[in-house]
Amino acid sequence: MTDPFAPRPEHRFTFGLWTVGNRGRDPFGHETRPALDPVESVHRLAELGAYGVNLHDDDLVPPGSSAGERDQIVAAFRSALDATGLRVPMATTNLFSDPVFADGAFTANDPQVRRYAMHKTLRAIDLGAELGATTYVMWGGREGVECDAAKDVAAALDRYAEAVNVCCAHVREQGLGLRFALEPKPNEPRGDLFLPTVGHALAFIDSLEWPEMVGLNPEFAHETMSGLSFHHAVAQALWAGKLFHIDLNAQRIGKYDQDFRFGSEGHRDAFYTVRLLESSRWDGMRHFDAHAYRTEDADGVWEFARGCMRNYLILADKARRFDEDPEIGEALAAARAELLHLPQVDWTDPAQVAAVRDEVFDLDSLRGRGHGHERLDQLVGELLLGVR
Ligand code: GLT
Ligand code: MN
Ligand code: MN
Repeated sequence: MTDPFAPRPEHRFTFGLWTVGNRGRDPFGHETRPALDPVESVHRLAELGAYGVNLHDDDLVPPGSSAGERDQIVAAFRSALDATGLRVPMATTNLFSDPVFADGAFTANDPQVRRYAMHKTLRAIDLGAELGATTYVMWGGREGVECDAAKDVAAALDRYAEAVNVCCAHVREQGLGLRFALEPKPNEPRGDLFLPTVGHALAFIDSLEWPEMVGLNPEFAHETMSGLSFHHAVAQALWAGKLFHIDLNAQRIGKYDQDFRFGSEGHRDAFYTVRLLESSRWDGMRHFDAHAYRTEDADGVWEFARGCMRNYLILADKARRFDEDPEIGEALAAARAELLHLPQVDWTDPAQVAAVRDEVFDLDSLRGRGHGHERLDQLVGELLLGVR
């Protein structure tokens, strides 16, 4: 029997080089796995059925490489892509590892550091474009502060916007055709990060010179760390036409940024996220920004990668069953779920606005009705637990 949950390139699954290449280091302990050659990652991901691989500038070309070394590394990587058919849909910049960024990159107080962060990003954008990337992620891992006295937040946001505008100007002038996706995160590694949630980032985009070039890359772990609903954040980004990319992983509320295998925690939020992406026919990449547990050896890394993709496909199958299940359909009707789609008032017509003001309501009958959410939620729970 063919495996119904076997990943294939048409599912558009992607991984970062830094995800499968994660070596299990944490703030308390050293690496538990050897370094992985990016060329090997390309071959293994292609064998597993992934569509693409994404990268930071430094993931592929180690900092300090000469121009000749860079070209050699990029050529070997490109040959692996050509041999396997794997694509590079997204690229990004490492603006967080080097101690030069200790006080921030685009929002560092030192103007020379800010210029260097822009310089590094413009060069990384060129590398991404050279490899065919169409989305450029910006995760401001060091854009934040611990000592609030040291940072004027409004000035930091001005400088952040300036840097994004510079990157947009470069893409326009060079005709690179990339779009930018801002990735919010509430904290870690800084005490507080700027653009901490999807909502903050959406508002920030309105202040940019070319807002149409900039959208979002929400991450499951990051919204969940704040106790927010990831699926609501994704829904609002979609509603605003700003879901340019997505980072799928797993996370428990209130913990450090866990970046676990997608679907391993938070099954309900993961289910509603997958259902949303599938039912809206969102055509972006299903990117996994996660890594294997520190307990794993090289084999465990590929089990982890397979698991992310299988869990997505299993949840997509549950989403189809949800839509076809007659009892769930009845429960949705009892909850009047469809009625939320009906607009009530044309506010451009003063007569309609006045009619609302003057209307008389039978509140007792409205108050007395149950909404049937217990039954509906139980049915969804049973579907997820595998007994429907
Ligand atoms: C880093 C971070 C992620 C970002 C990556 C892109 S790097 O792993 O934890 O959330 O998406 O810079
Ligand atoms: Mn994360
Ligand atoms: Mn991420």
